[in-house]
Amino acid sequence: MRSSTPIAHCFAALVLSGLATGATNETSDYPPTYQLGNNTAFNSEFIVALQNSLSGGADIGPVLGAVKNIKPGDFDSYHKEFYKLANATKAQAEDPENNYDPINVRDSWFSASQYYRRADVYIHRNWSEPLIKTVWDEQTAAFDNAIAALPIPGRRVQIPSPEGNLTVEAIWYSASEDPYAKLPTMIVGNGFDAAQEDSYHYYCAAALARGWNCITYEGPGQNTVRRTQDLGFIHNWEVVATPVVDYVLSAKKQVVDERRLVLAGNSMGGYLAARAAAFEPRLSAVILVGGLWDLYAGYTSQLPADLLSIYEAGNYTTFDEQVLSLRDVGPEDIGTEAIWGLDYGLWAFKTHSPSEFFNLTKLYRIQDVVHQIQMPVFVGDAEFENIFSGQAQKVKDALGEKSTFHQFKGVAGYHCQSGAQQELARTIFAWLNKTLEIELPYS
Ligand SMILES: *[C@@H]1O[C@H](CO)[C@@H](O)[C@H](O)[C@H]1NC(C)=O
Ligand SMILES: *[C@@H]1O[C@H](CO)[C@@H](O)[C@H](O)[C@H]1NC(C)=O
Ligand SMILES: *[C@@H]1O[C@H](CO)[C@@H](O)[C@H](O)[C@H]1NC(C)=O
Ligand SMILES: *[C@@H]1O[C@H](CO)[C@@H](O)[C@H](O)[C@H]1NC(C)=O
Ligand SMILES: *[C@@H]1O[C@H](CO)[C@@H](O)[C@H](O)[C@H]1NC(C)=O
Ligand SMILES: *[C@@H]1O[C@H](CO)[C@@H](O)[C@H](O)[C@H]1NC(C)=O
Ligand SMILES: *[C@@H]1O[C@H](CO)[C@@H](O)[C@H](O)[C@H]1NC(C)=O
Ligand SMILES: CC(=O)N[C@H]1CO[C@H](CO)[C@@H](O)[C@@H]1O
Repeated sequence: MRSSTPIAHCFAALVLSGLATGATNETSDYPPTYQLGNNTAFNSEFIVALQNSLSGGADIGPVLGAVKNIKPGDFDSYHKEFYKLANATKAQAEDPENNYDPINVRDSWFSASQYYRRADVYIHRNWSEPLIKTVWDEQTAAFDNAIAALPIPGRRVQIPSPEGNLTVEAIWYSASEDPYAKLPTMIVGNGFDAAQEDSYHYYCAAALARGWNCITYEGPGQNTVRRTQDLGFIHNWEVVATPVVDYVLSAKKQVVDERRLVLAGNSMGGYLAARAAAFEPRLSAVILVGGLWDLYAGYTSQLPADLLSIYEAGNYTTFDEQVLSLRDVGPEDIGTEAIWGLDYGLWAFKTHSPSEFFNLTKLYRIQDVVHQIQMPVFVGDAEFENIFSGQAQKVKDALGEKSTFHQFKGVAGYHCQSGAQQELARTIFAWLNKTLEIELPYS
């Protein structure tokens, strides 16, 4: 077992990153944080599990207890330990004595739900694996119990997209019970592998605490829609996000301040949100965590030169055979992140062919539409971003005066600010306050 890249993938878009040969940065004091074990990929997943505790979605000791029993690089042991923890936490949540107040109810169910999500991370190689459905059903049911116990219960909504021939899956969270409060509202989209339930913890909890309404949504390729509608990722994300804006400005018209309507995109959602914003002038501002320019460039920069040249020579059959046989060898050869990225990426893009996967990523280019973006954009960057290194700067340059560039550094310098969610939220809301001149009393 070997960890071949230095960068945490957080809940991120890092496909095949373990195939990288020269990504290690030996020159700086890297990594800037203490590592949980010697497997970089697992370490970043552990940080994801821990950081949910900021908003009631985890408890530290129980996570570290699971971590203690997980064999580095062993997908099965990772899955089993988090499944076990999730089941145990679910049992606590179901104990009638636990449920004497709504805080107990939501903390226990938020935590159980999050642990089920972690149990799902490494089980996507075999699409017929029944756990892909059963574990996810558990996370969904647990999450629904949790949001029903919020001070103002969250609500799942299905939003039809006639143009996309699909149904967008969303969850609406109100910041106020006042039916006429016109409040700022954040629409949050996740990326490659995170779920909208994760987005509650990373963005909506912080938004609600500051008096913002929040809505999360998922489209093709993302957890719910991939499972229930059998749809892989699409690049024309406006067919997913615009129906959400329609919904917010119609069904929630009375409670939404249309001058303060913000779209946020996390990880690969940094591409998806920017793409959608190019077609959506009704947005007041956009938040990219981080800025993504070109998915194909990002992912292929992680391929060893010899493999990339086979692909670029159009030798697709050989390329697929070589990549899949590297997969068969397991993490010893190409690293945990590569194995995960391949398994998860093929599932999410709904293809069994690595070359088709790379073909598809060529469509995800922000340069084609960036000139159409009309509103202020917060372009986040991470000092230790390796997959999309330099791309946020390109987004910033293309947007010119419309953008505010912010590079998160040091301990906040991982992809998506993994492990520094509080600093991320503080930075974003401070920027929004300045940019949108919000005069509301914060609740
Ligand atoms: C290594 O990290 C340092 C400090 O962040 C940075 O200045 C330098 O450019 C990085 N080098 C490479 C090769 O990425
Ligand atoms: C990683 O740690 C495990 C024990 O937790 C050990 O068995 C393994 O040899 C270590 N691997 C490397 C590459 O150091
Ligand atoms: C978790 O609970 C499910 C359903 O009861 C069960 O099938 C599964 O084996 C349990 N997993 C672990 C690791 O205990
Ligand atoms: C995939 O999972 C299904 C259902 O458990 C099983 O029947 C099948 O043999 C598995 N395929 C492989 C290649 O392991
Ligand atoms: C729309 O989606 C349905 C179900 O996924 C599919 O059967 C149908 O062919 C699609 N229609 C078009 C016009 O793409
Ligand atoms: C494809 O790659 C294989 C292995 O590198 C090589 O033997 C073969 O000649 C290549 N085919 C073409 C058409 O380039
Ligand atoms: C990838 O794209 C190339 C060029 O368009 C095409 O020839 C090839 O068939 C595609 N591969 C797959 C698996 O779709
Ligand atoms: C905390 C903070 O920066 N609040 C500011 C939000 O925006 C209003 C209006 O511009 C300012 O008055 C607040 O000071």
